[in-house]
Amino acid sequence: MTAITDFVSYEAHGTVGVITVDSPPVNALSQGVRAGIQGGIEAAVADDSVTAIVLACAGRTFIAGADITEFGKPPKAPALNDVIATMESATKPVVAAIHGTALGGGLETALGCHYRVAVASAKVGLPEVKLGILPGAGGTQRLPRVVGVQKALEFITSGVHVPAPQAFEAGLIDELIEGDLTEGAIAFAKKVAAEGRPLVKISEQNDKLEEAKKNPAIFDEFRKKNARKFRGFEAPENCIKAIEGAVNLPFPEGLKRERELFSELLAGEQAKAQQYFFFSERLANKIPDVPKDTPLIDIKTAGIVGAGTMGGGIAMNFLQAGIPVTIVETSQEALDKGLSVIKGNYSATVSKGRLTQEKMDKYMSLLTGSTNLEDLKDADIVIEAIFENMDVKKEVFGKLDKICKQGAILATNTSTLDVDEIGEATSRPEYVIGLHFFSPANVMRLLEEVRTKKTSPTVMATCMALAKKIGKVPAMVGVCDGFVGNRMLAKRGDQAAQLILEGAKLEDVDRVLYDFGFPMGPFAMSDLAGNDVGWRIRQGRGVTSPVADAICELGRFGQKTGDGYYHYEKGSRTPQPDPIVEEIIVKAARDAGINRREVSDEEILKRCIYPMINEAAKILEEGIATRASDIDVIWVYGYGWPIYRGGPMRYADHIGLENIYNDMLKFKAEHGDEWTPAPLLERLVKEGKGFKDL
Ligand code: TC6
Repeated sequence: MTAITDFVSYEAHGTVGVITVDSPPVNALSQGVRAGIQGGIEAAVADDSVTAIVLACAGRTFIAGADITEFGKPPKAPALNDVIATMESATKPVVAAIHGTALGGGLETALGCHYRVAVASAKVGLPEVKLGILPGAGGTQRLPRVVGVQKALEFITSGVHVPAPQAFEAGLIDELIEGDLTEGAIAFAKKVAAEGRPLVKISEQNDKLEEAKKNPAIFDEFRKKNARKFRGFEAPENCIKAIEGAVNLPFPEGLKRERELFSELLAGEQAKAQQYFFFSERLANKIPDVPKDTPLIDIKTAGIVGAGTMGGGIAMNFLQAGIPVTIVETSQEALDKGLSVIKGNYSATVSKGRLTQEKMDKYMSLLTGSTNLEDLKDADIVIEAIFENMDVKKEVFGKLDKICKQGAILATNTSTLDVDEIGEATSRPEYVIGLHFFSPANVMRLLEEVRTKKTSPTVMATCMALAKKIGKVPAMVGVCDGFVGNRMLAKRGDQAAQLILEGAKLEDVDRVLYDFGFPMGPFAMSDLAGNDVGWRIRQGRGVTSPVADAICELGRFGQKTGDGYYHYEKGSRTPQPDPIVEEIIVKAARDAGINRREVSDEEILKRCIYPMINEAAKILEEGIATRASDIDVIWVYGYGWPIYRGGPMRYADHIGLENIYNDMLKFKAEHGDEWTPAPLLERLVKEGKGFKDL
């Protein structure tokens, strides 16, 4: 075996030269990998003993893409495009052997090979769009030449990871290999050489472009169909333009067009924010005081207390991960209702064609209903998902403590209550943790994990790993009212309520936040979630909110009652401004002695966003969140903060903490002490730093 670089080696296996990339963790295309592949191809072409070449990877995956940590740094030769050109023009057949994931630059490398083989468990894709960029090493030019323009548009603008069997169907993979991949790839390469099959250069294949050449409207139709999905994002449009280039320009010109569009994106703020977010999401997994090698509890079975909307949604995550669930309710009637909702949700997904009946049956076979808490005695984790009442929760945890086996984790899904206090209701507070799922719990990706003063490292590490297993993105936070997400949300809600009293139209407040990139504004969101939820919480806390209370007193609970802040026609989810609500607002303002005025969009945005950032600064200072980037993960995955703005902390750094600070002081002079900048914000401004420097 010859080492070409530190990360790539070359070895002849009989008549086949095998180039192996070995650069953990994911064989990303760093300079050493690129140079190694280039050198490996040159060595194999020069090696007279071989007639074909295999490009394979060691470790858990084929090349997972460009090395994202190199973005923004001065480029180092060889460029990936040049490496791919060397491969494509090699005089011996080059076969990519794919396992794990061939993503981004990894798939582009494979597309530069003459053939591709893969194991069935492999996945391929061009997910650059998720990093705010586009496939910049020929992916937008070669993929449509293999799978056709329509499919290429879908793959590239969604960044989907396509399972190998599906990629095989689409012509992207030439053969699926059973058994050992390298051996299979070597056998395939020998066959190609022996049969004298052509050296397929995808860059020269133009047949699949014909359909789009005849029907150029395909691009605008695609834009129109996906307008909602692409709203606010810059990368999808450039992806589409690059694919248009593949159709309309000769290959070398198309490559140039791709490069221009790539560079434009790479220099932009969205790409920087999305790449920052990629690493933030992975960083959130790491808890500084929990060592990497902390032993984990093996979670083989789960128990859930409460079969309401949250309990049922939480259960679905476990079922889909193959973990059996016992769900407990207080009455048979409530249990039956809860079970039928879960079944109904799956049935609806089956009828939409997004789930097979077979899978649904498998999930349902893992679900057991019970009205007896004793049935949770063997569960490895129990998640309580009953209504928000401390006394009742403490009673349940006291019982669970007696029933559940030693070593079982006892979790609460509370979104407001003190998890330390809940833990103290048991004899094992170190096994108690908050697992705050977001509604709908089977859909929303965020899992806010709440550590108490006593939660053990094993329990924390287990719950972080468990989150990944059940498809969630976790962030560990400490105990405080509302934890991180809802505590910040409350500040936005206060300002939204105040702004409409001062004269802003509620549809304007919603529009400004929608245009900022949120899926909906605060009033439309409240109508969707149910206005009665907040009303009950306010009543429990003895606080009032004049407009929100008046709306609830009229039974206007939102979409479910047909009226809320807006009016909804029967069967419609489209909010329509309602004069009755305007009257309520005007009266409430009069009662409060407020002189109403025009409020600009700029003021609406600042007054909704800045108090959240200020609250986040307090949260950081109190140590409730470990890092600023964890807060960004919470807001993107839990509240629909536009990922292309990176999250509230990243956004704050982008517009400048000093600007925020100065505006806060201005608002303080107008509206009072609630606008006092947090000490951390003030300190960072004085030191000329940002949240990124913490
Ligand atoms: C591209 O190719 C553009 C081409 C244009 C060329 C001109 N670079 O996610 P995990 C690290 S753009 C650097 O926990 P998994 C990651 O940070 C790229 N580092 O593992 C983590 O580090 P840590 C297109 C990377 O098994 C570790 O690897 N490709 C990269 O859950 C493990 O990662 C993509 O967008 C990278 N490209 O999932 C693919 N990728 O341990 C991005 C990962 O220090 N990657 N790391 O925290 C993924 O989607 C996933 O990592 C995965 C593995 C599916 C490959």
